[in-house]
Amino acid sequence: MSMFKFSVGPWNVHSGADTFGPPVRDEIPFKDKVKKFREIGFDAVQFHDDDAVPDINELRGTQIYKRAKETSKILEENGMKAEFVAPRLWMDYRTIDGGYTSNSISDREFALWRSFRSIDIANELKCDKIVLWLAREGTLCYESKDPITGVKLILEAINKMLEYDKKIKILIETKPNEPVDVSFCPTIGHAMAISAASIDPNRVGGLLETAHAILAGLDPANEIAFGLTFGKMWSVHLNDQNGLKFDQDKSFGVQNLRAAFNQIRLLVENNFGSNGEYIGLDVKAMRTQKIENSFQHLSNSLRIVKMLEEKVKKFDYNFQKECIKERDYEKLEMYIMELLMKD
Ligand code: GLO
Ligand code: MG
Repeated sequence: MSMFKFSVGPWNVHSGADTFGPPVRDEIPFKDKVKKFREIGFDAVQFHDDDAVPDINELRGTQIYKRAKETSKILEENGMKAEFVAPRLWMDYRTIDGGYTSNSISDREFALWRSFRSIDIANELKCDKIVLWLAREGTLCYESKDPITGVKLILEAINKMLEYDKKIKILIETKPNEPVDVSFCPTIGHAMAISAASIDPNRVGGLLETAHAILAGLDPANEIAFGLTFGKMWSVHLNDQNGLKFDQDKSFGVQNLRAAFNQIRLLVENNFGSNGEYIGLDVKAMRTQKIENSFQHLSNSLRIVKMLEEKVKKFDYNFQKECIKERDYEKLEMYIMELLMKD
């Protein structure tokens, strides 16, 4: 039995299209995905605004609420909750140059419109979290934007969301690059600074994704720990990444097992989830996977989390203390290797 609750997004089961090739699997309807997520052992679904309300740009007012209600019903029927809603700002022609930090005023207004609608949708889905993955908030051409204005525009947009809804919480999902070359908010430290400068620091926190920390050359557990220090690590996207290349979203733990163990150890030791937080698994199936096995990366990742929880239970804290006292870190390191490699 895991001590955690788990969440997943509909985008984590996808058709296999990548930058260099077309889809290789049929799209699975949303309600079938939700059913399967439940069967595998997930408790909640993560949403983009247009996952919950398809064609959102064409809809207004009550039409948006109506669609959101339909989505909410599918969740209820399957005994699932909604964890968060994230405005998918990176997919629109109006956000080519970024959303909140675009050089165009009307594009920035569109980004805010979508953010406010995301809050409306979150309320319909009975969740109080908005995730901002700031995908295009940065530059492709460094000289095209002023970096100080960039950070101020992100802060301004967050403040407007906090004003729009007095209960909503904003989670910044940090990432150093891709699709931009250079991001204005690459790490959890940056997210915490923006939180502190906002009009309501208690409602602005972070979401750390393993792969994004690795892309920033940082240790994922330490990034999570930084957010936890301030009580502001409100979700995680566990996955894995093989060094500095495109964002791979590999199954959790398959590349960096020891780092994965330390992420789970940190989450266990700090009772992550005790305020309703979920462990999100932002993993993608390999393109080579056949459709009938296109949920396997999710069940594998869940299993790996649970197996690592078992390892954490076996972790001998007295032995650790002894090694620290003797300052014999070689001994401690070997102990970890044995813990992970032996039954
Ligand atoms: C991409 C991100 C993406 C977000 C999701 C929620 O690199 O990890 O998957 O987590 O869109 O905002
Ligand atoms: Mg993510």
